[in-house]
Parts: sequence; C-alpha cells; structure tokens
Amino acid sequence: MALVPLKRRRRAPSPSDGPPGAGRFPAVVLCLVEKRMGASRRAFLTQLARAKGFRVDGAYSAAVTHVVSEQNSGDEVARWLEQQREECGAGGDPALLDISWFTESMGAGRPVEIESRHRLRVTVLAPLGQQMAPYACQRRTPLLHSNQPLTEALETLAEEAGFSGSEGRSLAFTRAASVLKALPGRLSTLEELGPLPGIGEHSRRVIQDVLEDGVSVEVERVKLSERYRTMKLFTKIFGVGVRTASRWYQEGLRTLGDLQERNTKLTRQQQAGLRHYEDLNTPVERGEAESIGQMVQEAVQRFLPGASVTLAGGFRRGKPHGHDVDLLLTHPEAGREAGLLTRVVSWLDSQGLILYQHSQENSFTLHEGPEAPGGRDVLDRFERCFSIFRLEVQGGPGAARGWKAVRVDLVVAPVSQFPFALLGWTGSRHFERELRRFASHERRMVLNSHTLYDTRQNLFLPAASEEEIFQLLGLEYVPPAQRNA
Ligand code: 8DG
Ligand code: CA
Ligand code: CA
Repeated sequence: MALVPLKRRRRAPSPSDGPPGAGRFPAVVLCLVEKRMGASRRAFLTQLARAKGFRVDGAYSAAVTHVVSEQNSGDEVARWLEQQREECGAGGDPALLDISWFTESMGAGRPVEIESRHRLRVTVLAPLGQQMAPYACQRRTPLLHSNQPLTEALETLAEEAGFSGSEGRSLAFTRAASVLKALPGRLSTLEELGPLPGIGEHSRRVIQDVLEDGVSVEVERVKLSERYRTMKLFTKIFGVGVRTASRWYQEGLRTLGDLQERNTKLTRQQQAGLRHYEDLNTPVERGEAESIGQMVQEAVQRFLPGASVTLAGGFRRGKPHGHDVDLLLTHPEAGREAGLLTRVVSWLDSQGLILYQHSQENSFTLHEGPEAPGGRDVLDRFERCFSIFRLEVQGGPGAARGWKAVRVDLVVAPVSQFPFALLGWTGSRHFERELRRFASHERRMVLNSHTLYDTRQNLFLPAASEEEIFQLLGLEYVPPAQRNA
C-alpha cells in the first residue's frame, strides 16, 4: 500500500488506506510525510496509529490537523504543505510536528498536547513575500540575487513604460522587480509570493509567464519593437532624455546616422555624447573609476589640502562596473569647499584630461525651506560638474588609441550636508525614491541630498553620518551593499 508513489495514491486512494472515519479522537486527523521517513516506516506508523484509534489519512486534505514528519526541517515541511495545498486545491492550517509528538502520543494512547518543542521551526515561511517590508529602504537588497530573469523582464517593461511617459506604470514594474531582488531565494511559483501589495496584476502575469515558459511574450515583443529599440539607442546618448528621443522618433529618425544626415540640432552636451557614444556605452570598470578618483584627489589636494574625494553611486554599492563615476568632494571645515570645483576642473582641463564639462553653481539656500515632499526625483543644488574624462587605458575598446572617454559626475557638498549628499548619491535610484517616500508618508519628514526636515516640529534635523540619518528616520541602517533595490 504505502509503496505506491505518493502522487498516484492521492489521485486514487487505495481502499487499504482505510476509510478516513472519525477515529477515537475526532479533533485529530494525522497525515505522515513520507520524505526521509520512508514508505515502509510510514506504513508501519500508520498502522500503529490506526490500531490506537487515530485517524490517519493517506493523502493531505483540508481536514488534516496534524502533519507529522521525521528528520525534515520545518522549511521543508512548510514547502511540502504548500505543494499539497496547491495539488489538492484545499487550504487547511495543520500543525507541523516532529515525530516526537507522534511517539509520545502513541505511548500515551491519546493525542498529547502540542508543546513548542514538538513544533517544527519554519523560517522561510511560505509565502516568501510575507516577510517583505513594504518600503525598499526597509529591506536589504544585495547586488546578486536569485531572480535575474524575472527582474530583467519587469525592468524592460518599466523602461518601456518610461519611454511612453507612463511614470506610474513604470514605477509599478520597478517596485515589483525590487521586491523580487530582495527575496531570500529563487521563486519557483507565483503562490510563494503570497498576496504581496507591492506586486500588481500585470507584474504577476509577467512573472508567471517567465516562470512557466522561460520568457514573457509581451517582454519579447517590446524588446523587438522598433520604438523601444530606437528609444534605447537615442537615450543612451549623453544629454538625451525621453522627451528628446521621443520627438526624434516621431520625426522618423531611427539611427545615429539619421541625426547627422538630417542635421538634427544638438546641444553641446549631446554633440559630445554622440562623439563618444561607443566609449560612454562601454561599462566603466571599478579600476577605471578608482583611477579617476585618484586623478581628482590629486587635483583637489593641489588647491585645498585636507579635502576628501569619495566614490559614490553604484561602485559604493559594490557594483563591479557602472555607466559613470560619481565623486563627492568635501572639506572638514565648513565653507572651505566653496569655489573648489571650478579650480579643480580648470586644472584637469589644462592637463588635457577633460573632453567635456558643464558646471553648475551651488544654488541651495536653507531659507527657501525644503522641497515639496513626495515629489518626483528632485535634482539637488550642489555645486557640480557633469563631465567626460579622457582616461588613459591599456586594454579594452580604447586600447588602440590609448585612451577612453568616461562619464564623471563631480559634486561638492559642505561638510554639514555631506552625509545627506552621500546617502543621496549612493543610490540605487529606487532605494532613494523609497527613502523619500518613507520619510514623507511615514514620518512627515522631507529628505533630500541636502537635509532632513521634520514638518511636524518645523525644523531641520542635522546628522553627522548616514547611520544617524537612518536613526532619525526610525529605520534600521542599511549598508551601501544592501541598497541595490
Ligand atoms: P551606474 O552608474 O552604475 O549605472 O548606476 P548608479 O551609480 O546607481 O546610477 P547613477 O545614475 O550614476 O546615480 C547614482 C545616484 O546619484 C542615484 O542615487 C541618483 C543620484 N543622482 C544623480 N543625479 C542626481 C541629482 O541631480 N541629485 C541627486 N540628489 N541625486 C542624483 O544621478
Ligand atoms: Ca553611477
Ligand atoms: Ca551619475
């Protein structure tokens, strides 16, 4: 009887499984997990229990009150249960018990009371999604995760929605992808996710398609579409945003060559972007980012000894490569940093190290008060420079000419604002957006790259470190490597 494979037995219960019957203890219906226990021991224990008047069902159903297993972890049994529920379409919420409860009950000739030592400890509670905090800034999101094919699909749709100007839809896909990045393991069924509020209907459909078929037809169609491909090509030009790319597409432009042939009017920044298109779309390696950090550090020391240069952005989150280099400059004495950037940039320029630069003065004043809460990505007002560096290289695409163009963002923050700037410029963009959303919705505070403002007390809350900012927000500290939301 018990040698019949579990699945087959479930579909056609054998008469020797015995009629379920009420047993002597109507409140107790046992089901024994075969895994690790083995079929013959399971048959033996079943007979033993029945002989003592217990009802033991051969297959799981919603009627089962006690699931007993031997040498399985709580997580294994929880997963087993999830599978049974799915296969028989029944719910039920049985106690997950170790064999010790069974043995003691047989000894006593009645079901003994369940004590905590009998219960299996379940850590990866199915559904997986139930352990997920609602804001990305409350979660730890490592760089490497187990759901790459799913997040790639969702992020393609997020990008596509962004290209169509549907910010809300784009955000919904980004949020769903971000939740999957924080899951402790690989998702194998949609059910494991549970009714997670962060993941909408459309995202669920995409997840299901990828889980079942390996790809989503919708995503594949987007990737092949002329509009998506053209938008991607154009927005990869430094200085070209969605609006410009979209206009060019409407005008019938399709290739980079078209821009030249049709004499499309380009800003100075876009001209530079087009000139260095290939280099700027070749990932910047960590070593290259560090070399650039070094170059800037040397220039900074020349004009303001004691000033520091910090690598922020994706590299600070542990990414091995990135699309640009984000560097934050400051000096421990307030005010000393003023004017530094202009001098540094002109010197680098005079050394032939800069191919393009576009600087902006500091326009931040506390008197204006904080920016509107919950707004869209707010650009900050630090003194800054968007630039393209000429970096000497030995290998890679630029090897033949001996140099490579690299995008560099230089930002200067006064020391009192430095922790906010560092937090704001470390990213990821979604992590930042969620931090600001959390601050405003949950704390009535306005966070940006300059300050944290408490709207209930009407005051700015100073902080000397990123850790302090998390503390002021009442959030557990999330280290940079875990901010890859
Ligand atoms: P990647 O370069 O490796 O591709 O990724 P990344 O380093 O994460 O992205 P990024 O586009 O370089 O942005 C890094 C962080 O800097 C991100 O959190 C957003 C932030 N950031 C800008 N521009 C501005 C800005 O003008 N103001 C503020 N506050 N933050 C900005 O990129
Ligand atoms: Ca970056
Ligand atoms: Ca950047």
